[in-house]
Amino acid sequence: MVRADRGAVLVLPADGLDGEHEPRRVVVDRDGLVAGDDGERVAPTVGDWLRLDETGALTSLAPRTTVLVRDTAGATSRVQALAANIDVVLVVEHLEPEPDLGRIERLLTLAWRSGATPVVVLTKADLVPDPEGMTAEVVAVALAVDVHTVGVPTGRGIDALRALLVPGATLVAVGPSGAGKSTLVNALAGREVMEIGERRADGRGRHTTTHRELVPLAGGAMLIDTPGIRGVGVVADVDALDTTFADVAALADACRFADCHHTGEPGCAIRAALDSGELAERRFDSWRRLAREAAYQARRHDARLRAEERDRWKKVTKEYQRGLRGPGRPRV
Ligand SMILES: Nc1nc2c(ncn2[C@@H]2O[C@H](COP(=O)(O)OP(=O)(O)OP(=O)(O)O)[C@@H](O)[C@H]2O)c(=O)[nH]1
Ligand SMILES: [Mg+2]
Ligand SMILES: [Zn+2]
Repeated sequence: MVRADRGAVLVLPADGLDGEHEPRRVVVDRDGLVAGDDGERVAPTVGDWLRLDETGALTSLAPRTTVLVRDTAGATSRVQALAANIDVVLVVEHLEPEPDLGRIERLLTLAWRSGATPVVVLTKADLVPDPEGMTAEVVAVALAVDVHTVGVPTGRGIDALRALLVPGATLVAVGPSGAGKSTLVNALAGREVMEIGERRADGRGRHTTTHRELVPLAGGAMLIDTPGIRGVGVVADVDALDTTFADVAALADACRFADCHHTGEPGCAIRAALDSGELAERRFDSWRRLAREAAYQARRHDARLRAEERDRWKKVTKEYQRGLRGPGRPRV
């Protein structure tokens, strides 16, 4: 699936992913859902493989290998699938204005959870005097993640990124508005596929891209562009948090008490690291905020599951009672 299009989806055939074919519009059921192989109906997203019957009508959704999800704001704990079947998540952040390390950590957590490999791309290197120094700061918080520094006008770093575009690979670019995601997509595609924001005096673009879209590249790779995200909710996942914050997780493991709150308990390895400067307060706060958010999200998710289960049983019980009373029930 290439993109959503009001009650329909735009799709390309598996053998038409060369950037030469026009996507076809296929109508989706009224509820916007498609049956997966497990019988559950889900909203298709960009990167999904959809099966059509011989008339070209939508029949089902193939299982996803990876999926990038975010928590949607609001009381109901719904998650939104931003992209499916991706191999690499490009966490795109600008060097001008200064990169937001907390946002990078948040997006890395999201990326790790997806099952795809995260890669950080720092843009606008041509606009700052010391891109190397700034990159080093990001490298220090992006553990075990490749960090690329690019400047599109100068072409810096583009070839290194191009190496990720192996045939059949799907990459998704996420990051704040104005970071240069669409600019990057165009640079890698070698043509103007996506519209690019005006450059304003404050260095921020307006919200230019308004939909998610998969762009097939000539070499056989696919690149998904997404609209800039303001705040993106992380979806509860302890493993993803522990991967993004492997340094903090290792320290927490070394605390004397397993349930240490790191608020002054004796033998707290995190406190010790904060005092010695080994762990930055900023990173600790960032970790704590995401951990709290993930725990909150998990509680809301559990509450929703319980509510759904209750509803299901109510329905089953009602149907059963109706069945007992109902006329003409076949006997076996
Ligand atoms: N100097 C310089 N400008 C860049 C670079 N990358 C992007 N820009 C500029 O930054 C502005 C925003 O770029 P976009 O590609 O539209 O940003 P985006 O991330 O797609 O933004 P949204 O679609 O709103 O999410 C444009 O004016 C680009 O020309 C870069 O590497 N160097
Ligand atoms: Mg854009
Ligand atoms: Zn502790």
